[in-house]
Amino acid sequence: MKLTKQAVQEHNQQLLPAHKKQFDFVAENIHGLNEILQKLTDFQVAIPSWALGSGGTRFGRFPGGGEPRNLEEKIEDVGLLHALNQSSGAISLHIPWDIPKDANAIRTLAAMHGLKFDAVNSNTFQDQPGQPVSYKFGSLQHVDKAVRRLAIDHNIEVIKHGVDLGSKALTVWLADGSCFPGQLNFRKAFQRTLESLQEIYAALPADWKVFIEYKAFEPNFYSMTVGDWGQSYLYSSKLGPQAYTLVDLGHHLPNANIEQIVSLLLMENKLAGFHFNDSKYGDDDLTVGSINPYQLFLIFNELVEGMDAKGMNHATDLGWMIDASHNVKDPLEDLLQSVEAIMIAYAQALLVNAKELRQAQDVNDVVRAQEILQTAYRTDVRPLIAEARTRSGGALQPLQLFRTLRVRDELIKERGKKTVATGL
Ligand code: PSV
Ligand code: MN
Repeated sequence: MKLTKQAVQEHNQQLLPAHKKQFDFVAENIHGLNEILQKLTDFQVAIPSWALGSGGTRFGRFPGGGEPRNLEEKIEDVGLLHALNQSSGAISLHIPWDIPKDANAIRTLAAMHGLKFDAVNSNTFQDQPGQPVSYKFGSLQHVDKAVRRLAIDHNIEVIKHGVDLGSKALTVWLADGSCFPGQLNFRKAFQRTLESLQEIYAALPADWKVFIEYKAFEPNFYSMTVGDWGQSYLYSSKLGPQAYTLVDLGHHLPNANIEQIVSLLLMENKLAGFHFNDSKYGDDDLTVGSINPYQLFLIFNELVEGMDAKGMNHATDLGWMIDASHNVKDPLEDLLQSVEAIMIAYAQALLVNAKELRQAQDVNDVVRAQEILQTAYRTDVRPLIAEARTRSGGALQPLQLFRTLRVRDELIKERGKKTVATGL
């Protein structure tokens, strides 16, 4: 299904009078309004190819129908999101779930939808059919050289797919670790993993980055070989200037101060990118901003402050991606909500009066500092985002238009009720 420009225009026409009132009300008190709107227009969030179908848990999966049956249909779905919100202009592929059979054709299709290819992701956490050796006891850390070889070669293969598509980064997330005390020699596992990563690093094109993603637990529950930002930082420092840390918001122990982690990684030029989601307990992969939107705002506040301190471009100097799963919601609706939540947190962070905050910090005025942050956080920035979106051809209310057009019903008609997308 393709969304027509006319459908978007008609929708916008209808909502325009109400939007104008709301926009004028917020815009009146905003300094540097046009600059903020431009930043919101430029900011793009990549959609993972594995999150376009219904997610599940180990207890079950309840697909809602009309799921994309192949990579082409996944690109079509991200194209739909982007046509609605103009903020989802990239797709991130997970290999081997989404191997492009004809990279040129896939590239052309993506370009037709205005999409770029974000980081490519390797998968050494599942055995593939016919695989000669198993990842049961790890991949890049494995005691058996043959397993390490397989995992290294797979990552190099993923880089090649990425090159063909125009990606510029490889994300490595390892399930490696141990489930029981005594199972693993931590130091040796680290060394083996580092040596494996060094081989992958050596295969990176000069203009590429490798993102080392950490995770506190799951699927290993005693130790993870890239378990926290410190370990990821160690690997990325030892690897070299093309290696960075990737922060997935769901990969921390409860109550971790993620905004502080982000701030320090940025300070050290080792922050590469994000996997956005939200959680209450662990790696819950819930809709961004659905549980703790204030934390998301605080993270964006550090990002904006830290990036500005280094003169970085907010839109292009870090990789922004969603990594969520949709067990009970329509995946496309869920993704629209996630992108909106990211844009809201970003816009609120852009409203923080940085100069006044610095002054308050310098005289230990704790109350004032909190007031400054919360004034920005409590501003209803939704009309700003809607304005930026419509200026670049998107819908004033993407979710509303998605429902008015009965997009899911159309997709079910086209693809059938019982389709299953690859992914988790
Ligand atoms: C692991 O939990 C993770 O966050 C990694 O990014 C994976 O590649 C992704 O989820 C998809 O399973
Ligand atoms: Mn992730």
